[in-house]
Amino acid sequence: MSDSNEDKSLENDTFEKENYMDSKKKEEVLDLFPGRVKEIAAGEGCKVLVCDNKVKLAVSALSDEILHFRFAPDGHLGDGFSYAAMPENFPDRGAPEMTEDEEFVHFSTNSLQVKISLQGLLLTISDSEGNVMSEDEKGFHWEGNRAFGGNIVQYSRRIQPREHFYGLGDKSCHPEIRGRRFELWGSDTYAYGSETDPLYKNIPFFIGIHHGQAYGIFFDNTHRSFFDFGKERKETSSFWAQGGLMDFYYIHGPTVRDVVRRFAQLTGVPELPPLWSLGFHQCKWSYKTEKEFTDLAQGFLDNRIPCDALYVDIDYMDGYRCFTWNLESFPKPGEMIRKLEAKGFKTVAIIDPGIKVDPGYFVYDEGVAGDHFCRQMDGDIYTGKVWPGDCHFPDFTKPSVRIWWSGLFEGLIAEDGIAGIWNDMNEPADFNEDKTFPRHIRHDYDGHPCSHRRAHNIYGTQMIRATREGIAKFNDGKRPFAITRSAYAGAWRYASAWTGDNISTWEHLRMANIQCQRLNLSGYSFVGSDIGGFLDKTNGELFTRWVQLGIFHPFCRVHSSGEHGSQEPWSFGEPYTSIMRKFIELRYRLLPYIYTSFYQHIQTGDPILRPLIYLDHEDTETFHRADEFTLGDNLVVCPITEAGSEGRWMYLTKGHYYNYWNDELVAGGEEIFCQAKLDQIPFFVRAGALLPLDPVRQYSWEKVEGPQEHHLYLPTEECGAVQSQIYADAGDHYDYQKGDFAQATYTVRRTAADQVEVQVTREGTHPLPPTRIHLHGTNGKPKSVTVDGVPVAAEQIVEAPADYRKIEIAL
Ligand code: MIG
Repeated sequence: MSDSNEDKSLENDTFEKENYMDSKKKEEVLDLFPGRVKEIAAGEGCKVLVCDNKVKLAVSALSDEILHFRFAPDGHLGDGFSYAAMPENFPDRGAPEMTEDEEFVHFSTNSLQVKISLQGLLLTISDSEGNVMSEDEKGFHWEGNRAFGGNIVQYSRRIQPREHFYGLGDKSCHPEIRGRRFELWGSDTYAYGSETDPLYKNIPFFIGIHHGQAYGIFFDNTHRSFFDFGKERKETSSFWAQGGLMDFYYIHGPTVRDVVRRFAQLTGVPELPPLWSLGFHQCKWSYKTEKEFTDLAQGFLDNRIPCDALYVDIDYMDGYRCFTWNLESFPKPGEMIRKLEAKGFKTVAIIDPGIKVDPGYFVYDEGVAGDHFCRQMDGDIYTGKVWPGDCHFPDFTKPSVRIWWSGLFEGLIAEDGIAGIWNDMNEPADFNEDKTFPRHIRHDYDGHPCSHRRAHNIYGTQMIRATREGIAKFNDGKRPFAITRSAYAGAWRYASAWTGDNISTWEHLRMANIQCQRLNLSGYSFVGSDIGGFLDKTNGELFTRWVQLGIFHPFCRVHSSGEHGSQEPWSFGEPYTSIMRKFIELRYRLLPYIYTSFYQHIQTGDPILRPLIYLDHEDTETFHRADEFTLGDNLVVCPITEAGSEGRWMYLTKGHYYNYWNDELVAGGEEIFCQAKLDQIPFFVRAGALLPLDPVRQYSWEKVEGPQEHHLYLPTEECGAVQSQIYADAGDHYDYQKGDFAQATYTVRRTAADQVEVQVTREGTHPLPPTRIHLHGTNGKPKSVTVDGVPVAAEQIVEAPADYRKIEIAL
């Protein structure tokens, strides 16, 4: 692990348990434990176990599978406020009925049985058949620490036999995390590596799998926190935080999918984004002038490479003052942006939290007048240093500040026509030794005044939340698009995210794949990396391989630090330009599928990217696989992650798949070698799937003639009934909420050895494009094909009406 965030200054009092344990005498480290339960009281929607040494435990059941435990060392349970958890999504939540014997309190739901020891409040959580899922070791305990001046709340559980761990949001190491320790303390980790920890995001959610069953823990505490999966003690898994309550949710499976879906129910999902935000995006730090920026757009048109969005980085501002333009470099921003939009390019602008100390600058003046900036302990406004020099920072944890902030977007959004906002530096980053605010900085925390200790990990999320509200206010009823670097659990409700300042190396391409999968498993689907790498110079091959992966990531943006020349898809000449064009075009061909996968994520909580462990955790082969994943229900991808490689070994989970490039049918459940010269990536379609492909467009909302292709990959007999969905709507605005959408479910099955049938159910009123059905896997011409009972010419490609209901194919 990196030591970049170790305690350096006593003033900041950055206490890290590990260092403390090493440096202090043992007797000063006090492990304090709950005493004996003396009373079970009724709380609001919960039962409260009260111990003879003041410790309280509040227990509620949100559903049969989600249990909420809140331990208060000093008996103060607080009002239960959380920025992340959405108990309102569980109308049947409530206090469990409890019984008591001499040693334990017992309660159960339809899925779980829980035992709590009267002495020490140790929990054992089992499924309804009595299989132990989670078993406390020390359970809840805490340190009333003098040097730290507060409670460090801790929790230790036994690692179960052959238990594996996953999750924790944005970590760059291998996906399976047993034997490791992590920290959550949002950090500006420029040029991070595979062992750097913490990174920018703080997602205190992990998954354990043992005995073929999965469960999750969401530790809803925004203080600096730590997670140990058997690093300190081999058979013990612990998590702790430097303050607050021991407040966690146990989320039952039994499958990984169940756990992830339930976590989404608990912490929310995004709204449908505008379709253009799922297109290809191009960014650099920075395209510095109007000329450079409009030349960039022309580059996409000249090279016929589709693109939806171009980004302006901090240099568009006047001296890094947020909400201003450098009018020398961009003399008429509104005009420029509207002209670009007429050609299909949306413009996204960066906004940082640091507001330059500069009397006369309207944001500074308003911020001071409105008391919007974070203050120090004794009341002075805090001044930190970032790009503009001395800065004040809005307290985004204060509702009135969020309202003020959202109003600031009128100029950029309503007047200039900026289409989306990118929030950077919101960990928050500060150019001091400790890289962030001092711990004593005050925050409102939505009416729960506290210091930066508690607000740090949520700061970025509240900033992007306010930013999103600002875009929405001035966006003419269009869907807002925002992107954030820092995040706590629940940030996905407001914005997409990227993985920060990576490096142009093959290792970072591998890490980008792992990070995006892990984020998806941890609740954050709409994510991507800086394609091609942010730092250092990329090369044609690496960039091409990264684009090939990046087009399958929900957020698809090329970004680079700009120090090493240009990193546009045509910057490396042939053969790279043509190959990158082919893959960016494939992204646009796949948009109806990607958009549908996003819709499904919102409907079900299923992530858009799914690691193998998610697909089949009963197959032990999936436990240590890092590279292969599915996008949505039916596409399997495995990136090429080495220079000079023309293929790779990879694993497909059980089932049957078609190689997208040559229609070869392969069986899963074993390793295969997949060829992939520079112009291919290992890419498979599930047998039985119906894959919609749009005509190539220059940008997502370009009107083009031509049918939507429905590629039907015939199932084998073992496949059973395979379902595919297509969701479509206008791609922006909210008319879909009033019925202006189209949703179709295609059920494909082999009804006999030589007979395949597709049945379609449809909903919604949105007009559909004409369709053309492409058959894959017929082994020559089919004998006959009927569409809605009408025979059509038996070919590989057949015409069908937009709203067809049934296809029958005789082979
Ligand atoms: O300290 O705005 O991660 O994407 O280009 C560097 C300049 C500040 C860091 C972001 C990066 C962005 C850069 N920013």
